[in-house]
Amino acid sequence: MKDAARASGSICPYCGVGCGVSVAIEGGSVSRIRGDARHPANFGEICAKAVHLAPTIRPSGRALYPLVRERRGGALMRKSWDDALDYVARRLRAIIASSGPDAIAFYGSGQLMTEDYYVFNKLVKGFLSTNNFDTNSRLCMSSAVAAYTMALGSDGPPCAYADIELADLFLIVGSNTAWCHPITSRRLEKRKRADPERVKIIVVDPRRTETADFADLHLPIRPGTDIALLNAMLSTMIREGLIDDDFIRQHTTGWSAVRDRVLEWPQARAAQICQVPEGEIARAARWFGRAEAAMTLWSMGVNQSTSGTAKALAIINLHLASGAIGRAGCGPFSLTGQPNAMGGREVGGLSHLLPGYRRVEDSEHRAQVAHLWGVEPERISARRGLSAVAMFEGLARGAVKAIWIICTNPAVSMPDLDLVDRALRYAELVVVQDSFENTDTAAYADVILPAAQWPEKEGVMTNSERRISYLPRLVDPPGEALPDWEIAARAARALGFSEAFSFSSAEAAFEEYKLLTRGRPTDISGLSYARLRSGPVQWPCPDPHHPGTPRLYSDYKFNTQDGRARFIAVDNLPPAEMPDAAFPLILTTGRIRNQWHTMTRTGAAPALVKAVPEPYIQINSEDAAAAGITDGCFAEVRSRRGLFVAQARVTAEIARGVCFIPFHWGRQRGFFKAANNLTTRARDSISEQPELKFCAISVRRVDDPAPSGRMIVK
Ligand SMILES: Nc1nc2c(c(=O)[nH]1)N[C@H]1C(S)=C(S)[C@@H](COP(=O)(O)OP(=O)(O)OC[C@H]3O[C@@H](n4cnc5c(=O)[nH]c(N)nc54)[C@H](O)[C@@H]3O)O[C@H]1N2
Ligand SMILES: Nc1nc2c(c(=O)[nH]1)N[C@H]1C(S)=C(S)[C@@H](COP(=O)(O)OP(=O)(O)OC[C@H]3O[C@@H](n4cnc5c(=O)[nH]c(N)nc54)[C@H](O)[C@@H]3O)O[C@H]1N2
Ligand code: SF4
Ligand SMILES: [Mo]
Repeated sequence: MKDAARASGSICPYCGVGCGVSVAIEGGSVSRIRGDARHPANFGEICAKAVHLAPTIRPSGRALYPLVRERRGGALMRKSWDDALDYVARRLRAIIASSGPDAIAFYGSGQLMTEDYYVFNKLVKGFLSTNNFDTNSRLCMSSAVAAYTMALGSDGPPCAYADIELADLFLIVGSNTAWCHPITSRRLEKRKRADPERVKIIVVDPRRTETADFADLHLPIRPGTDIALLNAMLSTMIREGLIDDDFIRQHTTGWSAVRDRVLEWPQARAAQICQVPEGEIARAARWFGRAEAAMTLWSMGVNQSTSGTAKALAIINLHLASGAIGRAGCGPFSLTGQPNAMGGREVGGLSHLLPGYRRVEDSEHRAQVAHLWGVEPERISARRGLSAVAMFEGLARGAVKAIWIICTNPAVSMPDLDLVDRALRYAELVVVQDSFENTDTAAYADVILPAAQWPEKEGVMTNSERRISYLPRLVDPPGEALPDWEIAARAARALGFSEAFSFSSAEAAFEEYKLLTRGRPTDISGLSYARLRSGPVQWPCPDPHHPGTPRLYSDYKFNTQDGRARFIAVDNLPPAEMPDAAFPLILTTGRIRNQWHTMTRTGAAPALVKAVPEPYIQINSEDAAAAGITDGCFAEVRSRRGLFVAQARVTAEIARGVCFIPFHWGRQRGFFKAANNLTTRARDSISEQPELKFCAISVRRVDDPAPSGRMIVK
């Protein structure tokens, strides 16, 4: 009999929309992906990245066996898991003995499953006594985390996707939803089509993106000036009586300071700074203020900024002032990038957090977690650990001596890649735990640990709307690759912590983590693998009969001590590195529709590579003319940190003075340098999120590149 395809439910492993998929398995491998019509994130729809998942799962280059290079300059040698992990344990113990626990660091990822995150976090913070466990979510979500926590008392996007069908105003700030959250975007477009007169969409983005194409109003602001715009919108709403005085009085604190601050931002002042017409700011403010249900969707154009936290606070201020939160169709909604960025936050996967939205600096929180982990409270350090970029600075300085990198490719995705290069060369020990052994980061590894990837392991992930889905293991990992949680547990046992890390399954790790959520905002006491197998649930879900929580704060009780939301006054500050005579243009960076980050997976799907095979720089026609650049010619792009060559796309679809480069291509793809050789590691002082969306550059035409920009520049 022919080997018939068997289909199982899971979720897509790419973006934070968290679409349900049905995965057909034939002959032990994935043959086809379809949308799951019952999953409430997508109701059957999926985007091209998911359609073309099959060819990305078993391409060449997979990490198959543990490899160890015992001597720098020597070859990587195949080892057994036990030998490789004993080697790592011995090296880590020696570094801790000579330099203390803060000399080691772990750098994880929002693409890990909750169980993976949990076991690593427990090992590092509970048993190795350092809080140096941070993740790429620091480059992604940390400004949103900080703003939610400051204004609402805890992290956690309050909205549900179902609110999209109930909203009549969408303010989309710094998010190219059409390319980066395609299914959410389709839902929005459908909402607009269903009631075109009433529903209004405003897009704030220096580029005319495909998202801007379906907007009623596109504000192509100068990058970094969002706060001027948002403050001016609120100031207009105050002057025109479009705020909700009752809500402000009953449910918030701090209004008068915000009112006074935003009144310093008349439209004319903002218009000049943002470089958009005054009348359009007024129009946006009136639409927002008069809407019955207003939603703001934001992502990296807001978060990846030295003012990222303040920008997100300015968004939340708009919602608190108009009472657009906790109600149907309302709320400040941070769209998460990675499939489990949310789960990472819940398990305390940032270096200042502990599981259940607890903080390392809070002695009561440390005591609660230590109790459950069966360690003395003093075992958990009271000091914030290093944030992502600071870890690499520490390595380059010699203060940090070992780094264990899990499920992320910082040699392409970190800002200021020369720093990353120095850091990884100076490090005494670099462990890379990845599904692929040919990444830019793996080139620096002393130890490569082969990880199972989707759908070779089971676990749970939380999407942007706090919805937890279960992902089953559907195929066997190749070679000796193991699930990430299991690598962490085996490493912990090699380090001598056998009892606390005796987990025999992902489910056992999930059950233990669950205990740490009881009574917390993220309470999932009511969930189990068995329940999740029959459908995803939005947290909090405190008991087995609880249906889950579509919308937070519907009782207007916020997670602050007095139960009120906090207004926080913010001002527009310039980005860290402004253009000048030597570097006259602004560089912003981001994504294209069909590639995922550093391309280790989507780069293996021919259908996804075809349309955009190489990096490019998008440049405004007038800037291009001034630099002698014509469409299709090669441009050399310089910043204070490096140089990059790409083909020019000359266009009027980007604001004058601004250029855009997608950051997907690294050196392993054959290119001279990556976009992040140009970017700055300046970061937000509260969230420590780096300013990946703004640095100063110069561009010039080059006439003699080798084909495809793979030129050798002296
Ligand atoms: N196809 C695809 N989808 C993805 C990903 C991917 O790699 N590929 N990655 C996922 C991840 S992890 C993330 S975090 C999300 C990111 O999703 P998005 O944030 O939507 O994507 P980006 O392209 O990084 O940036 C969004 C927009 O911010 C604009 N921008 C730049 N500076 C400013 C500014 O100062 N103000 C404003 N208002 N806008 C500005 C840029 O022009 C850009 O269009 O996408 C997720 N989805
Ligand atoms: N200039 C610029 N830089 C940026 C951004 C930007 O907008 N501009 N955005 C930033 C943002 S928001 C993000 S989220 C980051 C993303 O940056 P990265 O995290 O570096 O991106 P990925 O390519 O997704 O890296 C994931 C790695 O994990 C591996 N992998 C896949 N599945 C598994 C698994 O199950 N287990 C293990 N162990 N490994 C696995 C993949 O092969 C890959 O090497 O980039 C950041 N960098
Ligand atoms: S929208 Fe995101 S989660 Fe949904 S199919 Fe596309 S990449 Fe996957
Ligand atoms: Mo991200």
